[in-house]
Parts: sequence; C-alpha cells; structure tokens
Amino acid sequence: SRYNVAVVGATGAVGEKIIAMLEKVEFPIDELRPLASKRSVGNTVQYKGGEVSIQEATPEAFEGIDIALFSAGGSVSKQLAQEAVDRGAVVIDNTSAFRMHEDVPLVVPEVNKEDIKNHKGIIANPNCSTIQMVAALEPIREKYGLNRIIVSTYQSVSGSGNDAIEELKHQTRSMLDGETVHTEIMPVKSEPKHFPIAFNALPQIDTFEDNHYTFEEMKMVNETKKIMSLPELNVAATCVRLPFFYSHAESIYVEIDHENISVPQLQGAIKDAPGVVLEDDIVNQGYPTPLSAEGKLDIFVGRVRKDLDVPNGFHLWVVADNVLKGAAWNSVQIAQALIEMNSEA
Ligand code: A2P
Ligand code: 11C
Repeated sequence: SRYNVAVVGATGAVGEKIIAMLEKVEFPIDELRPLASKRSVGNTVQYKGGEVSIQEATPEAFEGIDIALFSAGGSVSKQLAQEAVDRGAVVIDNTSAFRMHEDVPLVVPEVNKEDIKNHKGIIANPNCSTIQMVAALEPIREKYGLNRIIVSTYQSVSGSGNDAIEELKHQTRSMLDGETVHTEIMPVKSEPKHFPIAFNALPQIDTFEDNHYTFEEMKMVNETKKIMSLPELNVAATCVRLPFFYSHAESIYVEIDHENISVPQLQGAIKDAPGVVLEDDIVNQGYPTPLSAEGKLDIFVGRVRKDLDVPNGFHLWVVADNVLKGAAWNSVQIAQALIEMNSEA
C-alpha cells in the first residue's frame, strides 16, 4: 500500500533532508505534503524531479495524512501533533516535546525498534547527539554490559538550524575581513547574551537547567536511559558547540561490566553492529572526523582505547552526520519500520 506523508518544517535544515531521504529510499508515498509556516506559502520543495507546493501547517492540513514527520520545533509539535493524530495520522516527532512521555516510544531502530509497537499515535525521534551515542554503545552493552558513560561532545552548528549555519558563514567572513561581527543566534537564540561561534567553542547548547547542566546535556542523560531501558545507568555529559557545519563528534568514556575485555573484543562488537562502522586504524591515521562523516547515513567509531587506570574503562570517538542519522534518516528509518510492522500485523 501507499501512504500520504506530511513533512512539517519542510523548509528547515532537517525537513529538507527528510524529503531527500524519503525520495532516496523510495518510500511508498501516494501524496507528499510539505508543511511550514505561513511565510513559506507560495514556495515549493523539490521531490522526484518535480516541485511540490508548500502549505501552511494548520490542524486541517493533516486531513487524509497517514504519517506526519515533524521537525519545526517543539512548540509547533505541541500545537499540532495531537491534531494530526486526531485526524488519523501517526506522528514521528523530531523535537523534544514528547520524548520523555511515558506513552511515547523514543526510538533508535538499531537499539529498540520493537518499542514502536507500543505507540499511541506519537513516536519520538531522539536528540541527534543521543542517537549516535546509543547506537554506537548498544553492541558493547549487548555483549559486555554498561554501567557508566561520561561524554563530551563537539557539535556542529546545523543542530541549531539553517539560521545558525548562516551566522557561522557571516561571522567567519567578517572576522577574516576585520569587519564587525554580528551575534544573534548562538549559543541560544532566545537567551539574552550571544557570543561569536566563528573561531570559538561555546560550552552551552540550549538553556541551563536547575542542576547547572544544559538541556542538551540532560537530554543525553535522560534519553539514553529511556532508549536503552537502563534507568540505573550512570550518565553525565558536557556539550560544546564548535564552528563547523555538519556532524557531531563525541569523546565517550564507558565502564563495562567485565574487567578482562580487550580492545579487539570491543572493536569486534562495534564492527558487527548495524548502522555502525568501525574506522579505527591508527597506524594509517584512520579515524572519523566531522567532514568525513558528512552526508553519510552510518555512525563512525574510532580511537578505541583502554583506560589507563580503570580496568573496565574504555574511551572511544564517535562521529555521525547530525542532520542525517541524528535526525532525518533516523525519522525515515522509524517510518520504514512502522509500515513494515503494519504490513506484518
Ligand atoms: P519556515 O521556513 O516557513 O519558517 P530550521 O530548523 O532550519 O530553523 O527550520 C525550522 C522549520 O520550522 C522551517 O521549515 C520553518 O518554516 C518551520 N516553522 C517555524 N515556525 C513554524 C510554524 N509556526 N509553523 C509551521 N512551521 C514552522
Ligand atoms: C543541537 N542537538 O545540536 C541539538 C539539536 O532536541 O532535537 C536537536 C535538538 C533536539 O543543537
């Protein structure tokens, strides 16, 4: 069967890639309905060699839709996701609006695809930095157990959307030309202070929580426990924004359940995992970088090392395209799994 599919936020950094991915995997679409704000009405998106008109995202715009992929920010999802569900759609939501709700599955198909079956209309797509971490660690968890994660991230500006990409371009030019540098978006558009991201590193992604961690850091903590069904797992994160356009990189320290596991054993588990590519060949300077991962669907792992002091501790370096596996591709994978399960049922 074929499906009517809406993409909410079709003009955004993630929405554009969702449409490209639907096309790439030849998702069985009857009607593609790109939705965005009133500002985009009159514009079109490219799909299968043609132009499709963008409509305003209103409750009525979901009439007849079977699957709605949302990526227009949490407030749009809070306003419209239930409207789409009430009209018969299954929502795959890319925002943080519903991720921690008990009756909303939070899914990385390589880790917990089966959770999709429990949905009540909304399925959540995790935060990009969480997705690449849990998918890379799942094969380690499966074989050797996992009891602690300490992660530091190196995140690209595309996580903050197209406006942030433009800001980095402008600031880079201005700095090199010795002109005045304008700061409006980074680190967080709605916060009172803004700092240059060009030639800089900002230890703030999203707003601060009461415990002095940022929301991005707490997403990595809470979402990881939920996706892996490990409520007791120890997780702490430091999230940092850096001046490149695509991919997030992560330095991850893990403690596993066993003390006598070797690096080749850990590498072997990672190598066999779906959606994960081991790129760890230091003799030939083989390791992933944000540029080498850009445009790819896989998650890349390198620099696997044993901790120097803790017998069950390991360090690894994980890189993935945040807009693809971290967002658009993971959402489309969820949609594929959903229709696969429907056809089995
Ligand atoms: P628009 O282009 O019409 O503003 P990004 O993540 O790159 O910043 O993109 C955000 C996406 O969310 C865009 O597609 C944007 O559409 C969309 N969007 C923003 N506000 C709304 C809204 N109120 N209703 C529907 N879509 C919205
Ligand atoms: C960033 N991780 O890099 C954020 C973007 O919860 O889906 C994704 C926000 C989210 O800024």
